[in-house]
Amino acid sequence: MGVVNVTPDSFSDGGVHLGAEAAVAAAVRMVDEGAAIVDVGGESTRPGSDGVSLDEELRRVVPVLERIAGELPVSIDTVKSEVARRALGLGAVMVNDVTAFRADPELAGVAADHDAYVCLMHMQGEPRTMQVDPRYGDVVAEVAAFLEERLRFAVAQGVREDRICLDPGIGFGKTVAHNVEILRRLDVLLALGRPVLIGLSRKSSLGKLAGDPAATTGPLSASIAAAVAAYERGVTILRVHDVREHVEALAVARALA
Ligand code: HH2
Repeated sequence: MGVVNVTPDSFSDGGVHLGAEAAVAAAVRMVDEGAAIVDVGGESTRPGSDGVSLDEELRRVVPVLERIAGELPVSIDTVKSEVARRALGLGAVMVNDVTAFRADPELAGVAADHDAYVCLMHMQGEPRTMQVDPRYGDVVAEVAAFLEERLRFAVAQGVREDRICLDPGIGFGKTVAHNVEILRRLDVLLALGRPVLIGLSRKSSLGKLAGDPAATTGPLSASIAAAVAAYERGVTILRVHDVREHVEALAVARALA
């Protein structure tokens, strides 16, 4: 899954694809490079961010979706049912909701009506404050219980179970140690019986693990190492900014598996 952030403030690529032209070109390039899905988002969820209005989010993503949603396999990264409705109406095939249908429960029905694929992600707290002091008893058990509950909710709202993938939400209300624990015990999440999607690309935990305690992003080298480890542990979908490099690395990992 290639990331196309149509935002001025995303943590690693804010402003890069803010114009519709640049975002469209990035999406086309990512699919050429081997992405199976492009995830288009108009609202940053980086730690500390406040969210954007419906009008502003639509203003950012609709011109991009009008150009690519019927042509490329597009996921819409949103927590708002109205944005999802517009995106799916324009031909998007997937909804990626970092609140797992908690911010706007109507989103589940919109996804169901369009028979869309859905990603349900775990987050502790909200983006503005989630990295202040995240705490868990057993992070893996708590994330798994949450995802199982949200899976049941989505199915109860009419989303077909075979349309749903689950995401532990790396960096969303989690310390480096929490993120590492999740990756070490991915089998617990896989046992929920749905494909697991994971976003490790450029995340600050990887920069910290690679040796910079003050890192706010992670380098490509660390992103690829983490992606390969996650793939080998059973992750199905990797959400990444650098598609070509990940496709190459994963092709080699697969050949050696
Ligand atoms: N991470 C980000 C955004 N959306 N969605 C899923 N399912 N999983 C993730 O790990 C995930 C996500 C954050 O990365 P990015 O889109 O690059 O930044 P921002 O939220 O600042 O736009």
